[in-house]
Amino acid sequence: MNENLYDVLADGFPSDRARTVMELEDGSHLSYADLEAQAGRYAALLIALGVEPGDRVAVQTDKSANAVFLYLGVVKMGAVYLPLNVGYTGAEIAYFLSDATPALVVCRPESEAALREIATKSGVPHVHTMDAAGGGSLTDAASDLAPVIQSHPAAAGDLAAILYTSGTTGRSKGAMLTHGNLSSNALALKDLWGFRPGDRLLHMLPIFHVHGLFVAINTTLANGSEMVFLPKFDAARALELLPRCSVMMGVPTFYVRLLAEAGFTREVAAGIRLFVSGSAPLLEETFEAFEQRIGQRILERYGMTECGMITSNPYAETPEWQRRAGTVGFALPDVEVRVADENGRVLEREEIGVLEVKGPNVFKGYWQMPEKTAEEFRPDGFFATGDMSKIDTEGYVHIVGRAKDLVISGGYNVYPKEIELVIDALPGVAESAVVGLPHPDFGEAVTAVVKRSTLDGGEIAEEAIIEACTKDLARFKVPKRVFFVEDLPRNTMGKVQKAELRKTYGETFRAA
Ligand code: MCA
Ligand code: AMP
Repeated sequence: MNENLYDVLADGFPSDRARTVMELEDGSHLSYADLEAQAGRYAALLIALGVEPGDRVAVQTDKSANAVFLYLGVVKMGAVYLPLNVGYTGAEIAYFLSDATPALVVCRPESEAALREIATKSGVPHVHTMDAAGGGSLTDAASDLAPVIQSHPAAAGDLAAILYTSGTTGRSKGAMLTHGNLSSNALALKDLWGFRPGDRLLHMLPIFHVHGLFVAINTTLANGSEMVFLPKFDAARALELLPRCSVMMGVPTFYVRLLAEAGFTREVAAGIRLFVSGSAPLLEETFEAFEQRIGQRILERYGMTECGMITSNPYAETPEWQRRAGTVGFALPDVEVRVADENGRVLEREEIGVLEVKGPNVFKGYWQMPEKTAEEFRPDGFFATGDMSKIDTEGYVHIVGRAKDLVISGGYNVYPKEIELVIDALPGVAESAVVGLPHPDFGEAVTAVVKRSTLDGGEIAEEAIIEACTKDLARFKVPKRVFFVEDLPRNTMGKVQKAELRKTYGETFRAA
C-alpha cells in the first residue's frame, strides 16, 4: 500500500485545485495547482540529478513558498528531507553533511561558495541554490521539467525526513521520521483542533523545525486550507493580518510580544478560533494575561522533534475539560503516555518522573546511532522524552522540568554541552557551565559561567567569549551574558551544580 506522506496530504487538497494554498507577504496568492506543479517539478529535477528514494536532501534556505514546495517534492519522490536552521554556521553544517551524507544540498546563494567547499569534503555530489524569494539555480534547473505526477510508493515505515536535534553530549543526533509518523500526526491534529474548510492559518514560524514545518504546514495541507505565509514573526504585521485569519500557531515568545502591543485587542483577534502555543513552556501569567485581554484561552500543546506532537489541551472546552494554564493536556488519539522513574518503573498519578511516549508518531531512531536509540527506548517500545512530568488526578499532563540539560530560548533548543565545548576550548578558560536563565522575551536566555585559566595568562573577557561563540555557533545559541567565577559550584560527586548557578544569576534578565 502506498503511504507516501505527500499522497496522504493530497487526499485533503481541495477538489478545486485553483483554491489558494498560500498568500505571501506581497499579497500574491499561490494555488494548490501551483503547489502540485512546483513540487512535481522539483521531484522531476531530483530524479534527473540521480537522487534516489532514501537519499537525503539537505536544505538550508530562507523561508519561501518554493522552499515548502521543495520539501513536498523531496517527500513525493521518496527522498529524505533534511532541513537546516539558517542560523547554523559552517562548522555546524559541516557536521550535519558529514553525518547525513546527502545526495544534494540546497543553500542560500550567499553561502554557496562556503557550502561547496564543505560539500566537496563530505562527498556531496550536488549543490544548488535557493534565494529568499524561492529563485536560484535549483528553481531554474527545474523550470522546464514536466512535473512528476505519481509519487514514489512509500511504506509507513520508510523515512521521510531527518531533523537534527542536539544532544546532552554536545553531538547532534538525526531523528529519523517516517511517512507514517508525519501523516499520523497531521491527520490527528486536523481532527483534534477542528480544522475546517475555509480556515486560514497565520504562518510566522520558521520552517526548518517540527513546529513550523510539520505541525503548521502538514495540518493545513491535510485540511486543504490556506496559510498567510510570512518570512518571520513580526508583532506589528501579525496585528494587521490576524483579522483575516482563523488560526495562529506560535512559540510563547510570539504571545508575549503580541501582548506587549497595545493594539492587540479582542477586536483584532475576534476572527481567530484557535491560538496554539508550544515548543517551550507557556508561563501561566502569559496564559492568564492573554485570556484577560483577548477573551480566549491559548491552547498549549507539547511535543518534540522525535515524536512530533504528543499531548494537547482540549480544543472543544466543556465545563469539566478546559484548557488549563501550566498543563499540556492529554495524549493525542492513538498515542500513549506514562510517567516512569529512571529505572523505568511506571509511576502513579501526581508522581513526578520522566514522560514516556508510544504511538504512530514516535520516530524510528537516531540516524546511524543504534546504541543511542536503544538507550532512549524501553523494552516495551516506549520512548523516554527526558522531560520531567506528572499526570494529575484528572489526567492532565504537566511538564515540570527537564531531566536533560537543555535550555529553550524563544522556542529553539540549546544544549549547554555544545556551548561549553566551544568555550572550554578557548585559551584563558579553565572550564565553563552554561545555563538558561529566566528571560522576559525568550523565556530562557543562554548564559555562561566561566572559570578563567591561570595557565594561559591574560584575562579573557566576556566580549571575547561571545565573539568566539558567534563564529562557531548559530546566534540563538550564543550566550547573552558571561559571568566569571573563582570556582564552579560542585556537589560531593564533583558535578557542577547548575541549579545553584541559576539561583545566583536568576535576576540577570528579569528587568531586561
Ligand atoms: C533570535 N535571536 C535569538 C532567538 N531568535 N536569541 C535567542 N533565542 C532565540 N530564539 C537573536 C538574534 O539572532 C539577535 O541576535 C537577537 O536575538 C535579537 O533578535 P530578534 O530580532 O529579537 O529575534 P527575532 O528574529 O524576532 O526572533 C525571535 C523569534 C524566533 C521570533 C522568537 O527565534 C523564532 O521564530 N522562534 C521560533 C522557534 C521555533 O520555531 N521553534 C520550534 C522548534 P544578534 O543581535 O546577536 O544578532 S520545534 C519544537 O521545539 C518542538 C517539536 C515543538 O514542540 O514544537
Ligand atoms: P525539540 O527537541 O526542539 O523538538 O524540543 C522538544 C522539547 O521542547 C521537549 O522535549 C520539551 O522539553 C520542550 N517543549 C515542547 N513543547 C513544550 C511545552 N508546551 N511545554 C514545555 N516544554 C515543551
